[in-house]
Amino acid sequence: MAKEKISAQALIEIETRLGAHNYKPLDVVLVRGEGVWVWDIDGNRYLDCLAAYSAVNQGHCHPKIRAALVEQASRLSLTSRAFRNEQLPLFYEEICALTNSHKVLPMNSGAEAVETAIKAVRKWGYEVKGVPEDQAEVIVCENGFHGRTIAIVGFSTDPAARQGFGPFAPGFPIVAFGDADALEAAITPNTVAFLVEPIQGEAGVIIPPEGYLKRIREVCSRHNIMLVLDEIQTGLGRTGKLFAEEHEGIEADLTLVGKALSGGYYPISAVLSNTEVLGVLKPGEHGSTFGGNPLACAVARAAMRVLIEEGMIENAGKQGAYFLEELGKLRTNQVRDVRGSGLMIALELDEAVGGARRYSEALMKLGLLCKETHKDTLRFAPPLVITREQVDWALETIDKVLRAG
Ligand code: IF1
Repeated sequence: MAKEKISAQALIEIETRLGAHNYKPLDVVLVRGEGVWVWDIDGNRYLDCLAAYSAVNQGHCHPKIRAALVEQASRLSLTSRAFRNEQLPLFYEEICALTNSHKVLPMNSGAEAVETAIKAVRKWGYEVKGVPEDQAEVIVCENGFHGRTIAIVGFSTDPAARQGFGPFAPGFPIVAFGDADALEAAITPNTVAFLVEPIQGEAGVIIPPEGYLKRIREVCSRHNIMLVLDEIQTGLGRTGKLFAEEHEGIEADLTLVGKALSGGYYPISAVLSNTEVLGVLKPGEHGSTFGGNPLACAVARAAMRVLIEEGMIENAGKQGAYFLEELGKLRTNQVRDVRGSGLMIALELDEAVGGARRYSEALMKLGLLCKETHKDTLRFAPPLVITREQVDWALETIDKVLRAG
C-alpha cells in the first residue's frame, strides 16, 4: 500500500497551527538536499543560495560528513564532560592546527559561543586586567547580530530583536560599525573586549572600510583589550578565506566559529583563543551538556577536512568574485547596491520597489532560494561548492526577476 503522500499545504497548515510564529518562511517544503541543490515535497529542484545562513558551506548532505556522523553515532554519541572521550582531543588538535589557536572551548550554538566569550573576557578583565568586579565593559557595534539570548539581544540595536524582552544585561557600550576612532573613544579603564563581526551579515552584508580590521586590531592591542571576532557566519571559507580577518592579515584574540563547523549536520560551535583568556575558566565555572560531545567532534573533524581537501575556500573566492562582478552588471533601476566578499553577497534594492520579499518569492518560483534581510536587501550565499555553470544559472534567474520588475 503506497504511503499516503501528505501535501505541502497540509504540512504548512500543521506547522502554522501548532508552531510558534517566530519565523515567516517561504512556502517551500523541502525534503532532500545534495550539494547546492534542494528538492521540495513535489519534486521541484532549487538552487540553495542561503546555505542555512552559511551553515551548509560544504553543500547539503556531504557524503564524507554524513559517513563520519553515521559511524560515530553507531558507536558513541554523548558522554557528558564528566568523562573524557576520544573525539574531543582529536577535534582540539585539528581545529587548533587549522586556525593557529592555542585553546578551544566547544559549545553548541553560535549564541552559546558568543555568551562563552563574554563570560571569559569579563573574568579575564577581573582576574588579569584588574577591572573592578561587575564593572567590565564589552564594546559592541550598531546593527551587529550575534544571536538571540537575553544578554545578546540586550546589546542589539534592532528593535525587533529586543522589543519586549527586557530587562537586559548592562556593560555593553555601542559604537558605530566601521569606525575605529569611535571604538577608541568608547574605551574606558573598565573595557575588557571589543566584540564585532568582520562583515555584518544580518545587517545586510555590511563591509567595513578597507583597513578597519587592521585599525581595531592596533587599538585593542594598545589598550590591552581583547579583540573578539564573531566569524560564525563569515568564517570557514564564506568570504574566500578560512576567516574574514585574513583579508587584512590580522589575528583576533578570540575567534568565534559555528554553523559550517559541522557542515550543517549537527550543532557545534567553539571559542578559539589564546591561553591567557580561556585559561581563566576553572572546573565547574562553565559548560554545557552537549558541549564537546564525541558525535559533534567527529562531524566537525570531517567538516573541516572536506572544506580544506576539496578546495572549497579557494572556490568561494573564485566563484564569489565572478558572481559579484556579473551581478554588478545586472544594474537595473531597482538596484541600489551590489556588495560582497567571497560568496557572501548582497543585492540592495531601491526602497521604491517596495521590499525584497516579493523578489525572493519570485526567485523561488524560478527555482532559486535566497533570503531577504532588512526589507530591501537580497542575500546570496550558496554552498562553497557552487560551480561556474551554477553561478551563471543563478545570474540568469536573478536577471529574469529584476527585468520582470
Ligand atoms: C536565526 C540572522 C544570519 C550569526 C552571527 C552569531 C549567530 C549568528 C554572525 C548565532 C546566527 C543566524 C541565526 C538564524 C538566522 C541567521 C542569521 F538572520 F539571524 F541574523 F545568519 F544573519 N553570530 N545567525 O549570524 O548563532 O545561535 O543561531 O547558532 O534564524 O535566528 P546561532
